[in-house]
Amino acid sequence: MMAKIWCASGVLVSGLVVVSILFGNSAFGMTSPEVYGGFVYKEHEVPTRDRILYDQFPQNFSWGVATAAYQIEGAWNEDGRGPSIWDTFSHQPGRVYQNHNGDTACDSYHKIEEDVAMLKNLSVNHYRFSFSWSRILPDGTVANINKAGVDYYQRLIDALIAANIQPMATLYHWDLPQALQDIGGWSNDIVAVYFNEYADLCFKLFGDRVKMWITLNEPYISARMGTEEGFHAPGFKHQGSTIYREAHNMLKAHAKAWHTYNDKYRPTQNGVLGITLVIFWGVTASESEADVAATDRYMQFHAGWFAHPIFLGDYPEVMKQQVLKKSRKQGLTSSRLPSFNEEEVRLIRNTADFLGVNYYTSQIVANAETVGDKVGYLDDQDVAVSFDENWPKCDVPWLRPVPWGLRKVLEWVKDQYGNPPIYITENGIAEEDKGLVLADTWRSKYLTAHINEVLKACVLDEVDVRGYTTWSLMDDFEWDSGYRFRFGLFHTDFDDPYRARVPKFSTDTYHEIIQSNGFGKPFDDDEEASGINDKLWKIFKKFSYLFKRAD
Ligand code: GBH
Repeated sequence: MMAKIWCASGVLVSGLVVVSILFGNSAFGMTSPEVYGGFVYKEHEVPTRDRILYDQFPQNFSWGVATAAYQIEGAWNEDGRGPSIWDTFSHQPGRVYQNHNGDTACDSYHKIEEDVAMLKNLSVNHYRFSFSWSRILPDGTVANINKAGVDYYQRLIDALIAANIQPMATLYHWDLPQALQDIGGWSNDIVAVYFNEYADLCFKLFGDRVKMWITLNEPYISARMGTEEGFHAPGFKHQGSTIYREAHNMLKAHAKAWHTYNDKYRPTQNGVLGITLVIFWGVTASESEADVAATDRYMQFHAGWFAHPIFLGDYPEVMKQQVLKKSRKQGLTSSRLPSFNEEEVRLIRNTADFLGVNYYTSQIVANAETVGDKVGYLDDQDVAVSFDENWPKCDVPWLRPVPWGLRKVLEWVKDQYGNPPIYITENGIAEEDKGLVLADTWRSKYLTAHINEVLKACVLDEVDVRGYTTWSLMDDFEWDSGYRFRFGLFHTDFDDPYRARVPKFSTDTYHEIIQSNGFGKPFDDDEEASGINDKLWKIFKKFSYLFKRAD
């Protein structure tokens, strides 16, 4: 079935590619947003900064794609899976765009073969997926282990290994077992203990084959969107306090799991364990002292909040001062930001073998002291954020492609935390659902530009980046946006009960970059005169519309 779809779509895709190449030179300059999904890209805004670097990644650089359990698996109530907060949330009317939910999603629970075939087709080295905690432990605790759930992941992992694809497993990508939310969720510190037991079980069950572990995905988003802003499950709007308590317990959960792995499993399993943080680049609004300081606060409040305790011990000083100052002003006797005792600082420090970085966009940051008595995470920071209107747009309002911001983020991590090993664990772009759109030139451009900035970070800035992972393997359930935005390299047909997947054009772009392990110089006047070799000519033809060279 899949082969047939691929075959048919292969023809379709190549047809569309021809169209893109014919109109290629204007594809990212003046093309109308209707044709190119709203992604208007300005080439080489600053030539010295944005020019493509033709070079290769280190030999063992790892290429991958990512997904997450609730976003693709479906089978929400099959084979003994327990409910998670995302089942509860998405079943409440009005929570998710058009009341979509992940009941079936991409049906990946029934599609191991198809998913692995797609990964092989891309020739990736690793696949980042997540375990559904409540599929393995229906009530969140190791008192009940769901054998069918365990089997699903065993079969997936075996299939990956057979295909020579390294599993990169995330233990928690936002789908807390509902039973644990019923006792307070992440704001109850016992959940850190349950997480550690769940992690321990996963190391035991899968650690002979899984060598790359990620404890938590974007704890910042899960705390902020889940309990401060309420756009994500469990959907609370508790301003200014729960968010910090949850993050505090997530840090403890992460650290406990790292120690469990380090003490009990690393000696025999020899893997690595890290955490994934979303890091946007804060571009200072001006060179004024106030704006520069505000930009540092912005970075510390969303990234340093987790990275500082993990790499350096304790929360960033500026965050401690800022939340204490605000809390006092609000008449509280102590800070809303909890504190770690000495023992906890020691427990949490040095608990990442690598840092996973999710990067999508950047923001302009200015100093803006909040007025009035507003209590909240945003108000604690005294910053105002915006976009530069010159930055390209895509269909997703919060996502303005700023490729060079990724290089800045990587340099920032290197400088702040002493050059730890980094994996880019997510990076991608989406188009709004408009049916079967396969000529996703905006994605080819986005990936090319961002991967090239990673290359600059590796080669020019000597940042220790070990791998790159794009979001996402296929169109999936995009949390509160439901199926509105398509982030996939493969198109998923959500109207088809079979959930057919069809490759978009960008699969080819990504495949080519992986094959070349970087960027071969596409064109050179001398080479043209002497006749360039077939391989280079092929790459040039394929990418010429992406790589207009600045002069
Ligand atoms: C990632 O988060 C997630 O890890 C992944 O699961 C998800 O599919 C991917 O993004 C793509 O969306 O609507 O203005 O309130 C990236 C961080 C968190 C950024 C939610 C956008 C919503 C902004 N994202 N946030 S808004």
